Amino acid sequence: MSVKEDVIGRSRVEDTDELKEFYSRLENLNAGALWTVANDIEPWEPQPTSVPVLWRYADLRPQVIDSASMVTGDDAGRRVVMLVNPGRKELSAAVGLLYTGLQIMNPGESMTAHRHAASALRFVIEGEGAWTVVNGDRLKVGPNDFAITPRGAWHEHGNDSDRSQVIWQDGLDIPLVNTLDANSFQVHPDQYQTPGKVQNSSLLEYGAGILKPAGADWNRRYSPLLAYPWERTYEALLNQAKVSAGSPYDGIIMEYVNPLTGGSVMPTMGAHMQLLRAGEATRAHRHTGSVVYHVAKGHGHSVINGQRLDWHEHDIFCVPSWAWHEHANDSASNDACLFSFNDFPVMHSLDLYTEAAMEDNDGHQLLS
Ligand code: GTQ
Repeated sequence: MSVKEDVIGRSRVEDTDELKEFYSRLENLNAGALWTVANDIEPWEPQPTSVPVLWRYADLRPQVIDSASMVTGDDAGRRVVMLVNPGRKELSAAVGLLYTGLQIMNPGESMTAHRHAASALRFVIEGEGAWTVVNGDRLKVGPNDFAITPRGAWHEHGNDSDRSQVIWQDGLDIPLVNTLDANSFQVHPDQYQTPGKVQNSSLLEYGAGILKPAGADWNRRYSPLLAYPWERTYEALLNQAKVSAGSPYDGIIMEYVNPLTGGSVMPTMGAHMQLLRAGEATRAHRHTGSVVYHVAKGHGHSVINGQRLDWHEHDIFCVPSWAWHEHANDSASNDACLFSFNDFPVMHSLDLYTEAAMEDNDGHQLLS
């Protein structure tokens, strides 16, 4: 039952015995009275059930390592410890309609190929042997590299190191696609793909940055570039810092893009890397759209709806839609980098993206 608000135009109907009897008559007819829920389903402002969460890598890594000896990759399908927002358990979401998890692969291990309507992305945390075959392109990825697995793409993962385990972060739009009743899953008929001879071919073809193949013919809604190396990403941020003051809310921030269009890497999820200069503290803002952050480098803190979260390398945290947030690099001498992925492309394509800056208190939140 809705919270009653004494405002004309909002629901303020009190229950009576007569109305209660009416409501149960409607319920028996699979119907209901709008005014019993109106204030809930038409809130003044977005009311996410997601809460800000910090997942410490120091807490999670031992669990992920344990999982590697407790279940086989073949039995699990993918061996992943997923990060679950207390307000989104029923959707297995980390925040809003975004899923994230930590996947581990033992030395020499490979997973079988599958595909799904949900889109996926990877951010590599540790290990030297990580690879993934996406639509026949074998991608070799290392720490802090970013890779995408667009909707419908066959993919299989593995670790060709003979000694180190691989741990990477998966990000998927599973909760979104399930909410839209649009998910589906297939296992590969041959269990494994036959990759092309040239490794990281999408990077060779589309990764030049200042040039694109003349006449490139690409009509998909996702990027033809599948892997985005860390060295070039970090260099781009350092170069950007030489010529730009950056964003008051995010410091030096750049988006991973489809190099042919400049648009987001996939139609449902976008991704950024941002650099907070030594000692930098940003101002607070909020926007529609949910974000999952991964601390790629350094240490600092973020304040999210008045709650301070202190983060270190490889910690993961989330910012729910419409939550106030600001970030700070707590080192006086080293920069900090935050990788993040989001559902902004969905918000933009549905014309639901909106943003506001905090004006009070010099643009900073008061701690709650
Ligand atoms: O590798 O495609 O963490 O399908 C969850 C679901 C990873 C994957 C996850 C998936 C995948």
